[in-house]
Parts: sequence; structure tokens; C-alpha cells
Amino acid sequence: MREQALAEVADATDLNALQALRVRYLGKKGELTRQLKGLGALPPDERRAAGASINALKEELEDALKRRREALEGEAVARQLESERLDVTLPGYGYPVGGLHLLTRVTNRLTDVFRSMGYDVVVGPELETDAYNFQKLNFPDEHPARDTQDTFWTEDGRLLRTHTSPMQVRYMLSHAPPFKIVVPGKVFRNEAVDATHEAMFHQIEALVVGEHITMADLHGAINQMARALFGPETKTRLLPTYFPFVEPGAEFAVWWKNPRTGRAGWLELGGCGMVHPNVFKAVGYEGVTGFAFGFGLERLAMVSYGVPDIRYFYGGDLRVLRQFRGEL
Ligand code: YSA
Repeated sequence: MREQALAEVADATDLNALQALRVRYLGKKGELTRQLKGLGALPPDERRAAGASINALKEELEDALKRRREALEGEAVARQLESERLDVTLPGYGYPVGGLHLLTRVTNRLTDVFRSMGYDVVVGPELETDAYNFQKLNFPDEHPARDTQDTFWTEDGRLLRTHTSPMQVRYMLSHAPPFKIVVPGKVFRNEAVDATHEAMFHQIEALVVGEHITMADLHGAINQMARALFGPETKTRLLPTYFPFVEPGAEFAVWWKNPRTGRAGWLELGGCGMVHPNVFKAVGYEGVTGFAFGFGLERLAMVSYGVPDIRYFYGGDLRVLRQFRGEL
């Protein structure tokens, strides 16, 4: 029995088989237990020797079972390690990461420039009322300047703002001067969409109000912004024009050399002027002056990055967007 039991233990290939052997030989009804119980049937002078040899075999078997179990467990660990083997020297998988949209980057760039000039960045609602978008900006009902900013109306009489200028009014109604703010955001117009006109686009607006703010401050601010964007030699110019909410009003342009084509010229950026007295009256300001300017971001991005058609910004074509993938 000893030979057989030890051979079976040595041949056991898994822990279950080993456990079955333990039960068979050492269990309550196991072979060795049965033999121990049978000792009483032996003649007294043989009992002692027989008992000693059964106990010795029991110990030997227990020892063999233990060693075989440890060996099997060791093999199991080795198999698991092998199956989970990982070569940490292999190159990892590259996960595609998104990037910021070109217009987001242009906006961030501009707001950084303005922050460095001491402006606060504020944003306002895209759904506006006629009062903020037009009336309080000195566009009375039926004023022809409204025709240049046709937009989309809701059934309850509100509208999608046509410019970021309504934030001038909102901000002044809730803050006291002096202040310097800049307002980036989406604006909307009921346009026939073409290469340079979208029905949804972006503007950024600056408003500075305080005592003794002059047109020279306006031109200085525009120069400072243009130089931060295009370099220290950049020139700007103001040409008189009309916006209902400024007096005097001007359009401003930047003398700019396209780094790709090498061509230089005046780049019309947007409108500006001294805040109209009627606007100050609408918000209850007295004894202050101020300037404002605003311009379209798509236009700036198109010329700076050579984007030939405004619709590329919103077409969702990755071949376009990937060309301008910036750091997050
Ligand atoms: C003027 C004077 C101020 O004191 C302050 C702000 C302004 C700007 C004024 N609120 C405004 O919206 N003027 S604007 O109608 O001439 O538009 C400004 C810029 O928005 C344009 O120069 C152009 O760059 C851009 N824009 C206008 N319609 C557009 C458009 N961009 C894309 N698609 C359109 N449909």
C-alpha cells in the first residue's frame, strides 16, 4: 500500500486529485484509519510494531501530500504568470486625442492678450431681447441700420443676438464704471451663406468706460492688441463710419503681411468708436466716457491661417480640422 499511495501522490496532476487521495488514505474512513482501527484484532505482541509502522506511513504520506501540493501550486502560479506575461519594453498603443478647434484657439489667444492688458473676460446670452440687441444700442424701431443685421426670432419675440454689443448694455446695467471688459461669443445673422458669410459666427467685443477716456485711448488699445497679435511693427488705421451706438464711429484695419503669400495690405477687422451718449443714457451713466470695438473672429482666422472658405470651420471635415490641431 505504501508504494501504491506514494506513486499515486507523485502522479496526481491537480489539487482535486490530491484531495481525493488524502480522503482515500487519511480520511475518517480512509485506508490508514481503517488499519489503525484494526490494530485491536492483532495479537498483543504485534500491535506495537504494527501501530508504529502505520503511524510512520501516515506521516510519510502527509509529508508527500504536502510536498506534492506545494509543487502543484507552484506550477499553477508559473502557468498564470506565463499567461499574463507582459513585455513592458514594447511600445504602447497611441490613443488619438482631440484638439482645440482653430476658432477656440484664436479666441483663447485674444482673451489672453486682453487679460494681459488688464481687461476682464465676460460672456453673455446668445438669445437676446430686442431691447438689448437694438433699442438700448440706439437702433430705434424702423431704423435702417437694423436691416444690416437681420436675424432669427423666437415666437415670443426674442432673437438670436446679431453681435456681441448687447453685452455692453447688460454689463453697464449691472456694474459701475470704471472698467475694461472683453466679450467673446457666438452671434447669428439671417445671411445668404457664402465663402465669407455664415449664419452663425463669432465676435469679440471690448468696452472701456471711465473718466476722460478718449479716442486716443481707443486707438492705443487697438494698436496694443494688433501688435500683440501680429508683432511690434504692426500699424493700424481708423476710417470714419457709422454705427448707431458710437459717436464718432470708425472701422479699423491692421496693416498686415501674410506670412504665407508675403503680400501686405490693410486687413479690415471690425468696428469701433466712442460710446454714444444715448447708450450711456439708456444705462443711467453720467459723467463718464468710453470706447468700444468689436470684430469677427472667422475673418481674422481665415486670413491668418489661409482658410479660403468660412464654411470649412463648421463642416466638421477632419481633413481640415486636423491641420490646425493645437495643444489642448
Ligand atoms: C462696432 C462698434 C463698436 O463700438 C463695437 C462693436 C462694433 C461691431 C458691430 N457690433 C458689428 O457687429 N459690426 S458688423 O456688422 O460690421 O460686424 C463686425 C464683423 O463681424 C465684421 O467685420 C465681420 O468680420 C463679421 N461678420 C459680419 N457678418 C458676418 C461676419 N462674419 C461672418 N459671417 C457673417 N455673416
